[in-house]
Amino acid sequence: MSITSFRIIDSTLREGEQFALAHFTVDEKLAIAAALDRFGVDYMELTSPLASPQSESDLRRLAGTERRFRLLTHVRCNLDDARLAVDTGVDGVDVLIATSSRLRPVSHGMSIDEIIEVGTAVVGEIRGAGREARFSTEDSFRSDPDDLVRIYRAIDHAGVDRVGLADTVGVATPSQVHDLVSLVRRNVGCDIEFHAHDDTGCAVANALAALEAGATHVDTTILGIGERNGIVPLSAMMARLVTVQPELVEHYRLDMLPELDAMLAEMLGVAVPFNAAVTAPTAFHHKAGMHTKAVLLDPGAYEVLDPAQFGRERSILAGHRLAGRHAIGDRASSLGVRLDDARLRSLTAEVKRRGDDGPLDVATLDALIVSWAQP
Ligand code: HCA
Ligand code: CU
Repeated sequence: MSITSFRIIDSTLREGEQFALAHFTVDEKLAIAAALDRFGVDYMELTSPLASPQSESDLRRLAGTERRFRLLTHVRCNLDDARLAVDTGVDGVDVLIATSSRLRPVSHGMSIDEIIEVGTAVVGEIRGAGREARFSTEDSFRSDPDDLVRIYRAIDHAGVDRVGLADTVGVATPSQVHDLVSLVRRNVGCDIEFHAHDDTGCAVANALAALEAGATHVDTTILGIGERNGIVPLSAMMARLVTVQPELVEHYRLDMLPELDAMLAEMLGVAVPFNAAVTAPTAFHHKAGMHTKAVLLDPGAYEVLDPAQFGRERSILAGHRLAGRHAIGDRASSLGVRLDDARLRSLTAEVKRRGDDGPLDVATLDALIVSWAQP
């Protein structure tokens, strides 16, 4: 099924604050929000105002700031939390409540009927205040699907804007996500949000499966930060959708992804992960001779993403023992050095010999190429 609607709920300032190394100052929060606003995220979700006094004042401050995205906060499913959330001036309130038999006893001890009762009241309170209401079931994939359907139908009936499914522990597989979201899609008329943790490396794949089954909103964070090893990284989600249905994401400032990831990495004191989609330092580097030969002829031979669309540049690595003569010839041409085929082959053999001792840096490779120039 093709995806008909897609909205980003960026949770860098809620789920992301739950990353072990995160502690954002108010200035950092404002900088993250301003950058994501320029990028074009549809929503930002901020930590509950009940978390700490500073959390509440930062939320109120952001609520009073001019922005294009809609501002949400995230609270437990009870009337006091919902009322304070509404009072901060947010556009919408995301409420969550644990529904799995594993979490219910350690979280709140309520029965499914009690969850429906309190959920209905909380959604009514938020909608009554003229704000957007989202109701999500924590640990959806270890919850009984019959319980979920019963809850979501009642909450949909109560006038919720969105129900949310959360793979809180990152245990779901893409086909399980597809099945459960399809089931929910058949049972509610409201929008559906999906929140995927990455404990087993399936967060992005699961988010795509959710969208394909009819979900309309996906939670992301910059770099994927969150509890434990995090959730869906914004960059990877964009890369995923660009290859599947580009029209869903082309209106976002995709060229800003490298600066967003770099900004957050610096705030956290970490590096952008070496294997991050799009923004890894080497994401558009080509190395082995077979690859570089083809990429020089047709970049699409080994690239499904155009680096320029993401503000990146392609890089052909030639100073190493896996180099091929096409990469070395290309480097020579860019230096204005002309080599006939025999000379290029002997230079390539020399690069490989030297490359056995370790990669040649650019200056060393260039000097070697120049020294090999035809007399
Ligand atoms: C949490 C839980 C949550 C909520 C997701 C949601 C999860 O850490 O508070 O509200 O949809 O993963 O279940 O992040
Ligand atoms: Cu989460």
